[in-house]
Amino acid sequence: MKRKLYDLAAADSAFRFSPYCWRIKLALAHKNLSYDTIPWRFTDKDAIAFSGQGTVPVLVDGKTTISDSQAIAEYLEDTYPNEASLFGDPQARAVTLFVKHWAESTLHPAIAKIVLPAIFKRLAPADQAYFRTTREASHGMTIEAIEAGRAGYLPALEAALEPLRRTLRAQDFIAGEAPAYADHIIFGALQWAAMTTEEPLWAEDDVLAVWMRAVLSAYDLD
Ligand SMILES: N[C@@H](CCC(=O)N[C@@H](CS)C(=O)NCC(=O)O)C(=O)O
Repeated sequence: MKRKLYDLAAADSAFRFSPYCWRIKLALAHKNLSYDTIPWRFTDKDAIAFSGQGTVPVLVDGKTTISDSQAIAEYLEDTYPNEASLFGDPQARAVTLFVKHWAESTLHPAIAKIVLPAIFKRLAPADQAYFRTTREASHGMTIEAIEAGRAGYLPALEAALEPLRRTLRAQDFIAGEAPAYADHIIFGALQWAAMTTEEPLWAEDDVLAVWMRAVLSAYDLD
């Protein structure tokens, strides 16, 4: 039975923009594992109820169901030890945990305010209502108010990206000479931003864009 990955989709079911799902698509490519994606929308909670929670990614691998991107990455590492390691040695694995938490606590919030209004416009109607309610509650303002403040959020994103740019000026990948799960985590965040923003957030020759193309190319995804 082919592996199945439930992957967040917009109204256009081919538009897949979730940062957490991108992590896992790259991790599966890194482990050389084939899979089919199942487009999933925010309000399709019933479709993933079997996983015991309500977010994607959800991976179904034979009889095993795993949710949460970190748990999926660890499952893939433990279940497929003969394929290339996602984390490297124990020290690298520990440092990758810092990358995850930096991405989720600093990078994702800096991106979210900038792209949230554009994401809203791309969602299926039922998802738009859900997204408005949940995101307006978490940000404490309307989507329109978030959109009106866009220019004011750009300096915080630039500041958040600075350690990443410095790293990628010194080495090809976050994990060193080749991409690994630390790269997958940050790629997911930047792919989410690049796919959904209405105005480019960096130039084609920016070190970030060069690195993103190199990550895709490493897995023949370009
Ligand atoms: N901690 C989870 C977070 C996953 C997550 O938040 N996924 C979003 C899509 S990017 C989601 O499914 N949200 C559902 C919702 O907001 O109801 C992970 O790392 O997998």
